[in-house]
Amino acid sequence: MIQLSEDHRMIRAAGQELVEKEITPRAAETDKKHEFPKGVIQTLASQGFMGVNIPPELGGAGMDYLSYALIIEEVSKGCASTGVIVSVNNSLTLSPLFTFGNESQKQKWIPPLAKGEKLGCFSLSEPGAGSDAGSIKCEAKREGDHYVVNGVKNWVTNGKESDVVILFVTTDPSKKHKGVTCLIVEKGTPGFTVGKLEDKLGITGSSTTEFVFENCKVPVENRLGEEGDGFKIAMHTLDGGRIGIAAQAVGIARDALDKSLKYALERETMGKKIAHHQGIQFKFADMATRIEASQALLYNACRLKDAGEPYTRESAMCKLFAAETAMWVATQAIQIHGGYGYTREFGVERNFRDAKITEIYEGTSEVQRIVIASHLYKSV
Ligand code: COS
Repeated sequence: MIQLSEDHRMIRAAGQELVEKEITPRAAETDKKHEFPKGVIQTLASQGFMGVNIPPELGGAGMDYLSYALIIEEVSKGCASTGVIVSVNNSLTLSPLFTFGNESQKQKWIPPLAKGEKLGCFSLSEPGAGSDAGSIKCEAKREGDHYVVNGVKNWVTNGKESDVVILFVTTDPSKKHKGVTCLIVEKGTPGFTVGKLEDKLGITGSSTTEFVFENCKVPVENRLGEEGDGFKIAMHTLDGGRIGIAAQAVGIARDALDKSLKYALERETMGKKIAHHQGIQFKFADMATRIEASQALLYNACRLKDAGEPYTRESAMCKLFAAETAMWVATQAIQIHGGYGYTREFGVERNFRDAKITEIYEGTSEVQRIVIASHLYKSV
């Protein structure tokens, strides 16, 4: 087991207790019905989990990033859909508001999001710009004291239910990534509509939508940072977000391992529990080792972030390794369950479907490798 302080062990235990009582029993139904877990989000908010790193004076729980990762890990172990909903509110919405917002923006936008009265989302990707985030086309033209936004965004997690959008636009397409600007947009602003709702493989309890902007007027006072700061705001935010997704991946992998252990210690073939067949023992040893290695990378990235040290490389490493581990562990879990694993009865097929997205969103595994390699080249 990876060593944690007494405080962090208590935070994990509190998360575990809440998840076992409130989240795990509803997870299969949330997945099957593709239903946003509204009541669960309210319960998590009452524990401060919707604004984990935000100081209490702004409505948050004032905890460190390692605590945040432990909470996301536990929540995702119970329900990966709930895990990403909480993660997007914390690390992709509140974090940029807190880091880059001016005082009046912080006072206005943060408390309702941190208390779970409102939900947030992060809108960077477009039909033609996912990994190549500097090529976004959604354009904002300044007209006096507001911007006029036109364009289409997609793959927005929490898109259907969110009240506040951290939106990335270009204010000067000729400047590529240096023309990207970040705006805070409220749901209900005229000219802003939620488009197609994606029908997904996994994390089906969370919504993923398209956003359409047609002559949508956004006040200049809603700009986060200066014009052209948007790309760096997005990258900085994703460094923290990727830690959240690594934690989600670890939670999914731990759930798949626990379910498989339980099954293998009950199921018998050839006169003994399958857990005592060497082929299965080898799988369990590798599953547990890869999960602990993921946690080691994850907690190290958190500790660097909490210490104010650079952590871009470590965030990419933990996301890459934890996501690929979750996918691999979930695949082994189905194999251990045999035919039962391929049905919905034991829940490991949900782990398998949920794990896949962790290799894609907030930067694909290929993007994480680009980030890691670029840091290696800089260090020579
Ligand atoms: N923090 C702050 N600034 C950063 C940064 C980071 N982590 N990473 C890069 N930057 C800055 C660089 O310093 C550079 O600044 P200058 O223009 O002043 O030199 C600028 O951003 C451009 O950096 P770079 O040249 O590395 O950018 P690329 O266009 O090559 O993009 C990748 C690099 C592919 C890594 C980036 O576009 C990326 O992460 N894409 C994936 C986006 C993503 O995760 N999408 C999912 C959205 S959420 S579902």
